[in-house]
Amino acid sequence: MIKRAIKTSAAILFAASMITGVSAQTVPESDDPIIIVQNNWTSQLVLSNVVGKVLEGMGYTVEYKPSDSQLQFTAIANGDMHFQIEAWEGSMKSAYEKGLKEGMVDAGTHDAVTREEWWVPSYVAEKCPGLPDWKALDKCASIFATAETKPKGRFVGPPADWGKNYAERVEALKMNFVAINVGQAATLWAELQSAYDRKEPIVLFNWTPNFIEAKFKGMFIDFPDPDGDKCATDKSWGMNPDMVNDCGAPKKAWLKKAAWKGLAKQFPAAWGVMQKINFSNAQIAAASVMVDVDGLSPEEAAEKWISENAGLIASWKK
Ligand code: TMO
Repeated sequence: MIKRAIKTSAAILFAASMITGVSAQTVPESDDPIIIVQNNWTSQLVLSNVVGKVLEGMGYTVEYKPSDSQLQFTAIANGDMHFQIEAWEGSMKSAYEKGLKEGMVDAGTHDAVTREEWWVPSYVAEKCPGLPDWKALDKCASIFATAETKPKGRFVGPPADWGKNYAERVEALKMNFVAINVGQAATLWAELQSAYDRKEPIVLFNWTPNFIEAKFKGMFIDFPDPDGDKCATDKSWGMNPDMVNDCGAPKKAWLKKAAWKGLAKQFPAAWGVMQKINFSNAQIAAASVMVDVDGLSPEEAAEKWISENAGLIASWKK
């Protein structure tokens, strides 16, 4: 009944547009699913659900597909997936740019300024003078040693699909560390919590915006600036003349959206919303706090986030 009523009003709208000459397409323009990419960190899971729920509220059919954060851009270029809400410069720049060459569309840059980097809790600075400079960290490497890495220090690295091979950086900068990757983000936070409780030295991969700043005091390690693409592509650049990756990630990095090029034609109103979505650091951090501090599921957090940001969401639809 409701479907029929909607169809009828669509017919009236269509007739009206014929008379006025204004073309008014009804939303949804297609019942095919819009496929939203999901990755394996919290803010992305919450905010991809926010986008999906908003589009469902407009009448669209939404599906979610998990994807590797490096391979996703080729899948979006091919139309196997349609929209990614959080593409991070620090870990995904080259994969993102490859996707653009393959036909993926840049759906805009968020206001949020991001950073993905090695990070230590504040109490580590007392045991290791000169932080956050990376050379000072390297001098203290032995305090981060574990049975597995001694006499070198352990760097608790990210899941492999986040695309950064820190073993390469350690080698290029000739650091006294071994990068040990975790399998999932939850392991990073479990390692941090257990070290934090005992005030034991730890250096791990972290990023901002994230829930960490609401719960733990600490600092990112300052490595040499990557100087655009130079560090990643030019061996002769930087302090190691024989290797790329002798640098850190950018300190003020972008956060972008990515889309399948067919969205504009098949789902124009949804595409309009996707282009307008623009998150700040505070909005992204709040999304991850709801899950990692308050214990909601990503779906529950998305509902809450939507109810707390009703005005903002209305502005996306204008
Ligand atoms: C891609 N990430 C935000 C987890 O560093």
